[in-house]
Amino acid sequence: MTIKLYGFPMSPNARRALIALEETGESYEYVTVDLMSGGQKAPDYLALNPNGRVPTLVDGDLVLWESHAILEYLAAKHPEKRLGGGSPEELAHVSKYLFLNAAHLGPAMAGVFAHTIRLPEDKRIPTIAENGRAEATRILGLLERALTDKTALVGDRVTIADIAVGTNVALAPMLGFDLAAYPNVSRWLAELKKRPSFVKAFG
Ligand SMILES: N[C@@H](CCC(=O)N[C@@H](CS)C(=O)NCC(=O)O)C(=O)O
Repeated sequence: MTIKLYGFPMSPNARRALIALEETGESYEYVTVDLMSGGQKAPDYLALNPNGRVPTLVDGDLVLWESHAILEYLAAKHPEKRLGGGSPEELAHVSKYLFLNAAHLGPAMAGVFAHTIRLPEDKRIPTIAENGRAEATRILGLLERALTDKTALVGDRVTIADIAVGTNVALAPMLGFDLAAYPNVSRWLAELKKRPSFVKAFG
């Protein structure tokens, strides 16, 4: 049975699942959940994902939501692609970046996006945007240092850590961050964006 990925083209969370699928070479069907018209809260979709968000992956009997869990599943399903860590230490470092992204960078950038672009002006709370910007700036700084003399966040090849963090960092310029201030991050992101999987997700 063909894998189904439920997502929305502009969603960084759905994009990272799509990129991981592309990297595995799996064939899959992309099902658009229209976030603009509330498709994520439709009963059929909530039956798959009670959290009412994208993405959701359906692979046979497995129904999986939370983008970072989807990344870990796809990496584990395709060990030959070496998208996860190659040793217990690498696995732990990959996991560290997934948590950093899910708990800190993602919510910070989502706060900036919601309170400068997405919400109607009368619903925007400037403090949320400011706090998100400060948090994302701090994390960009730590990524800059982590990527000194390195081509990937963990080891020397692209893993789901780069896919996870890269899909958020790619949105930074749109949110007003100047990535020129982070040359290592810029170099790393430029290489990621050349990969066919990223071209497909952002194209
Ligand atoms: N932690 C979740 C976040 C998912 C998420 O927030 N997705 C957004 C799109 S980027 C969404 O579906 N928003 C719709 C809503 O909040 O109603 C993940 O990584 O999958």
